[in-house]
Amino acid sequence: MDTRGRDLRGKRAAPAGSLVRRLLLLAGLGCALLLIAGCGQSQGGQSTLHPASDQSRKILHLFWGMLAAAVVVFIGAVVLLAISYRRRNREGIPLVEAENEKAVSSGLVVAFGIVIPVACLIVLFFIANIGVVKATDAPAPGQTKMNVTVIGHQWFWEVRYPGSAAVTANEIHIPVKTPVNVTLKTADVIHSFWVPELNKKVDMIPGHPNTLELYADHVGMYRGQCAEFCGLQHAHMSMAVYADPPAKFRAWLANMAKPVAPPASPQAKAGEQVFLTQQCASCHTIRGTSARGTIGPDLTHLQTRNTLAALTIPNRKGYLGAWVIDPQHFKPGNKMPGLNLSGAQFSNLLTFLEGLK
Ligand code: HEC
Ligand SMILES: [Cu+2]
Repeated sequence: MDTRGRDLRGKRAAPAGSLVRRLLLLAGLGCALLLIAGCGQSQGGQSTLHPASDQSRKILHLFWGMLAAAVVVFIGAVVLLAISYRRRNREGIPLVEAENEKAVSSGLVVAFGIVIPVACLIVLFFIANIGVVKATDAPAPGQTKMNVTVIGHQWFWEVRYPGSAAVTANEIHIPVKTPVNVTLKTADVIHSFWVPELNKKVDMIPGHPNTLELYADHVGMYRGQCAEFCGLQHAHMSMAVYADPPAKFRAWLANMAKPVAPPASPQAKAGEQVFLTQQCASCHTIRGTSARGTIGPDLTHLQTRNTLAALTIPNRKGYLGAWVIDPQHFKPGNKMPGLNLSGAQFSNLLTFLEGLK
């Protein structure tokens, strides 16, 4: 700082400057608190801090261990820095070459710069790779009784149950306390499947199926998210894993495997015709009808889902109608176009969709 600069900062400026600094510090602390608050359960079960399986508990322990090691190393570095700063101030001389050499020869630099970091990294490497990575790996094929296949699409998840005709989207049901082997594939680009409370994140790579074990300690809903940027609507590509009591799960799967029941009313029948003739059928499958499209989610049992469009909106009549009229409003850029239907076509179609139980 030159003398002119010092003159300009008058005596009155100093307290004002420190007030601004204090306010900035307070604001920063406030932001940090808000950030930490975001780690809670606000998203409805998508927190790495609330593990619900052995695998995610091991990942959490590894996280705490690494954080503790990082905190110790960080505090050590700050203390050393403070010591050197005080010494320099007291002696009134900057650290010169000679002192640097003294530090090297006294072994401090070697200890803190090489030995301790290498030891820390080796220990953490073995704990992470031999402990946690192995423990969270999926079992070999055939080791679990339950298998599910999840296929990533821009921007929803197709869910299949090998050995059953059941196909659904975005909401994956599994029996509680049962290891489930999940095969992860993609229909287009790279996606990543991550349900933080149940297990690690595994990529879906074109042409290379990966596997993951899902296991849930207790009944409930566990939220998940695509964790690899996959295009415009990546942020609206969520999924939910429902861990059900085994009997409830079996009933759910049996219903999902069935083709759709015939339309219950003349309006629903007319709505089915709209669905089959107005392009819907070229993108969507409804088992039990001639609709066999594979671009969009299977709609056979649409009403068994709680949400639409990969957890973007609730599955209620108003939202369903609004989605069919203008899907680009909720997910701009998604692969479903709005179609120009007449009022009567639309209301019959909605009645038909409402009956897909
Ligand atoms: C060009 C292909 C295409 C056409 C035509 C199409 N859809 Fe879609 N539809 C999609 C895709 C893709 C999605 C998934 C959107 C997303 O979540 O990103 C979708 C999602 C949906 C959903 C939400 C399903 C869920 O579980 O999230 C409904 C309901 C639906 N479509 C109904 C219809 C109806 C009714 C028609 C005809 C009026 C229609 N679709 C026409 C491709 C299409
Ligand atoms: Cu994605």
